[in-house]
Amino acid sequence: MENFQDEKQRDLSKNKSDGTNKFLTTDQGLKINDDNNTLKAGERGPSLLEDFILREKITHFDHERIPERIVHARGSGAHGFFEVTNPIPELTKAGFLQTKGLKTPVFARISTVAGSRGSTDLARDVRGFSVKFYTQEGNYDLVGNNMPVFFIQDASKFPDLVHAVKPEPHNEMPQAASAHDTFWDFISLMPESMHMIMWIMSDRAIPRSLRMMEGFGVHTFRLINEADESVFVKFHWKPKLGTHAVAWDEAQKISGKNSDFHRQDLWDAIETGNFPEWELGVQIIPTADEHKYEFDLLDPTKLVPEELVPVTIVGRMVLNKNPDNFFAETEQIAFHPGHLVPGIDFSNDPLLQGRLFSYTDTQLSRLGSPNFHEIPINRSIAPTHNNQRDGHMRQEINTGRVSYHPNSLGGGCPYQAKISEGGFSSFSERIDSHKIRGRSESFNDHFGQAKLFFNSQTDIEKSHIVKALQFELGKVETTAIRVRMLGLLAQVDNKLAEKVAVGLGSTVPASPEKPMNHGVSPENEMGNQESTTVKQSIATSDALTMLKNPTNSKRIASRKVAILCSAGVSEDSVNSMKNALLKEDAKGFIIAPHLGSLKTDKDGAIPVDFSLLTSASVLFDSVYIPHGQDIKVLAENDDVQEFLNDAYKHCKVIAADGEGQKVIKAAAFASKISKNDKGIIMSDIQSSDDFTKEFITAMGKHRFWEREENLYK
Ligand code: HDE
Repeated sequence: MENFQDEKQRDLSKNKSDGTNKFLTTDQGLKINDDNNTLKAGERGPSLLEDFILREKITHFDHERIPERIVHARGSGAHGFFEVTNPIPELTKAGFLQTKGLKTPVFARISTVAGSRGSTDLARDVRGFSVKFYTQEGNYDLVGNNMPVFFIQDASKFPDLVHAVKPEPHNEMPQAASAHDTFWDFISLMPESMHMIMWIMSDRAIPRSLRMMEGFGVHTFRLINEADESVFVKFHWKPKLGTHAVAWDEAQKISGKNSDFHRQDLWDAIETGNFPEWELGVQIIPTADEHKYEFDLLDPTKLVPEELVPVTIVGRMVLNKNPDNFFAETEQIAFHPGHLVPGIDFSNDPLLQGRLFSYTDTQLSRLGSPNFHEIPINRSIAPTHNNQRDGHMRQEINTGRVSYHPNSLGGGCPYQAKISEGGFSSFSERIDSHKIRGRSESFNDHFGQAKLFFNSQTDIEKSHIVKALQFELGKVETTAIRVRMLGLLAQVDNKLAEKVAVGLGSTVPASPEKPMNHGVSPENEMGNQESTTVKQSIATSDALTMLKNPTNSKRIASRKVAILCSAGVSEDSVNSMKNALLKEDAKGFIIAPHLGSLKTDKDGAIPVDFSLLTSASVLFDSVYIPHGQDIKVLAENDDVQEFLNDAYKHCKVIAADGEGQKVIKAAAFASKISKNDKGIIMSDIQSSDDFTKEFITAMGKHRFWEREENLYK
């Protein structure tokens, strides 16, 4: 079968440049003899304006920065491929979904939303999940998020939402955080955001890894087949490693210890051959079922529960190559939900419709020219010919006299493609209606799915939502905003609101202030509709919880274990753990009071990966303390104690064998360890298979959240 997997790499290679064994030159190709000194009038004299080499170097440097994305400024990207595993030609004529085994090159960019380019990876935030498919029919962009719904229903509110969540305009604080007055002021006046608020206050907003997140197309789209028949579709990405999160306290500490934590994790995973992988799934809704559900398919604050419409897997995406140059690839890539291929089309979702304008527009200010499609990472591998011409930084040299259509001088070329020749045609949906600036009443249910989401969570997850809300609203200074939020939360779940209120030292208002639906002022009759709560046809959905999600993986591939060691450490213990981990594609790292190497019990030496100073428990998935002769050094070390306390607090697996157990026993939490806590593993027998097996099984559970205090009851 023809395979296009490497076609984008071949295309990119035309622009790659490597200076190895080459002369240093100016941009004009002139060899440079001295790159260390400016041209001066005498050794101690002033520099000369004629120094064109200096001028070129400094001028280029002065202009190196481009505006960062207004949202999703911080992101990490990688190359890979999409492979069809279950073709769906009966539903879509999209070429890249037709043939089993067909591989299409992709570039994926995963981002936070609110923070600027240099902000921390671990902000409580939505993650963008954008994939550019370089198909034979042109670029197809699936520009989604790691949550299946959005804050608002109409594009006109997007600038308001973003202004509210970004650092406040008077003092540019706080960075990459929603925990401040303007965000919650806006939200407290926008009941339609309540479903998304449940998601963003859940642990989905603090993923363990970008490789352990689901992705969603969010909006309803259309698929169209050869016979011009259409179905509605929702897109899903399901991660092979399952969906996992860190603890909120941990997230904040990671932000200090390594604010590139997610970026590094993605990079390292690809460098070490642990290629991130997701399955692409579709939920198909026949056109006849458009009005079958209690929610409107066009409303982006609603999801289609998997229990009502199951997800069918159609393919898989593997990310297997890091970019060569961050700016050229991850930064200059330009996504657009309007980059379509035949066989896929939009729905009338009013948020999606607004996005279709925004993405080209924003590239014009960010990348500076309508020719951004010529930038190598954006270039289609399908040939492009049209009558667009000129503009800043045009690369293509269009030959001939003709730049218009129709023409006779150019023989009518480039000519239009018939639909049978792959020409794109929009789905011919019949529209017959009045022009209205307003919203459909079917968009008025703002609490039904917020309740569904909350009720689907396990008690552990509910307690994390409570704590997240206590944290976020606790940072809000204006009491009226907090109280208004409690009023809204009570409409999702009374107990939830009451629990949040306890943390705020507040009470849930008896008759909550009813914000106008869509935050619209009362004089607008069209928009002045009341929020409602529609009873859902299912009470709970396991697909919505992370802890009960049926696709959650117990694999520990690429997980990191901190092995805390001191001199005299048992070689057998260390080696048996390291080898057992390697068999699972996980890795143990030696951490000791100092760098260099440690003398072992067999007079050998093991190299130290990190000192206690350069590492922290929050950067690892679990901790192991092997048997050793000089264990007192660790038991009495404050950094070790802090390491273990954090690991315990963040509900990680902690294990020790032989003398190593003494370090756990010396920890402040030792007296609190419950007999039922399967995440604390101690063994008198050193380096036994049973011990390493138990450790690996426990790690597969990811976290022992039951350890936390004040669980939701
Ligand atoms: Fe975006 N969004 N968005 N968005 N969005 C951008 O485009 C916008 C929305 C999403 O990695 C911008 O190139 C409007 C929903 C991702 O480069 C901008 C509205 C979803 C990315 C823009 C939305 C997204 C963006 C900024 C409401 C999930 C990062 C830079 C009508 C389905 C893409 C850029 C990347 C980026 C506008 C809502 C996802 C300004 C107006 C809903 C993943 O054009």
